[in-house]
Amino acid sequence: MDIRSYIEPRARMVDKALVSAVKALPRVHPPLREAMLYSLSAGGKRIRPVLLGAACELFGGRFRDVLPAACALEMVHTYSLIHDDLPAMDDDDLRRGRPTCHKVFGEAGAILAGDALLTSAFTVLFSCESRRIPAGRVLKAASILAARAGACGMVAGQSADLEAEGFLSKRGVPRARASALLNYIHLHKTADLIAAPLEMGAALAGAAARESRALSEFGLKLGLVFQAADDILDVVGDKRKLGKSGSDARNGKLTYASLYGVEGARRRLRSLVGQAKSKLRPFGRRAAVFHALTDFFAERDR
Ligand code: GRG
Repeated sequence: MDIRSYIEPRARMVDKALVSAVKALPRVHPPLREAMLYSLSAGGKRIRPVLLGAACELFGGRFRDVLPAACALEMVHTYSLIHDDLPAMDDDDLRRGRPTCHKVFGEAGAILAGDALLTSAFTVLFSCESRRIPAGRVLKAASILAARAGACGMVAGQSADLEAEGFLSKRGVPRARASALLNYIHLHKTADLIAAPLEMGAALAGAAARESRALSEFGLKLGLVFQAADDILDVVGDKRKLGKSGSDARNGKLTYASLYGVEGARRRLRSLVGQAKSKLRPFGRRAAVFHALTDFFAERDR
């Protein structure tokens, strides 16, 4: 399966829908709208919206009908990147190949752009209901997004990630403790927002609970695959292709690469790919696209 030709048209649909969704929000203060659109339009890979669409299609739904939910998810993801780049967090100058939001709009402008994207994401998500998706399913998707992005999800992971800075340079840190902490960080900071689109797509298509659970387990493993690849790219990737500067080492981050070395991280990545694919067994051949996406995540160069 040529996974790029699967991803590309869907990613371009998301690009357009995101701009329309933000332009359609009424009475937004113009400089705020400009900062929101600046970061949203900077050309992310759109893998989370694509995953949401793929999950919805797996259970008989149509990507077109859940585009607002896909946009909502990308808005939450973009807010997290804007805030992560702030001087108080990772202090990065480059994101998606452009100066970071705070470099262009100032720190207050970037904080507000992130706040607005996070909150307005739910306005956009709720517009799904007008596309013949039953209200109960939309509510369920909103509750998944809030839980996976919030205080027991992505924000918890970010909090642990900041606390763990410099952890490995402390003397006598037991390896098992570092490994457990790394797993917690990656599961929440990254995998929660990779499992969320799969769970949301399943909820919006009305999937049965058992199938939705199986896809969610796959999503968490896929998130670890994605993050392991990211940790390796941060060390050996081409910074121009990545569109970011690679700040893990500078910030003393706890990553697969800093804990196990690049070769060790590659071994972990291969093992995680196997674990993720094993979670797809209940879906048989219906899951071909998810097998291809797993390989794409593991082998990506940006
Ligand atoms: C500030 C609450 C808060 C959370 C920040 C997203 C994040 C959490 C931190 C960014 C740093 C990082 C390594 C996060 C792990 C997830 C990840 C690899 C994000 C980048 O996602 P991509 O590669 O980015 O999909 P694009 O730009 O393609 O959308």
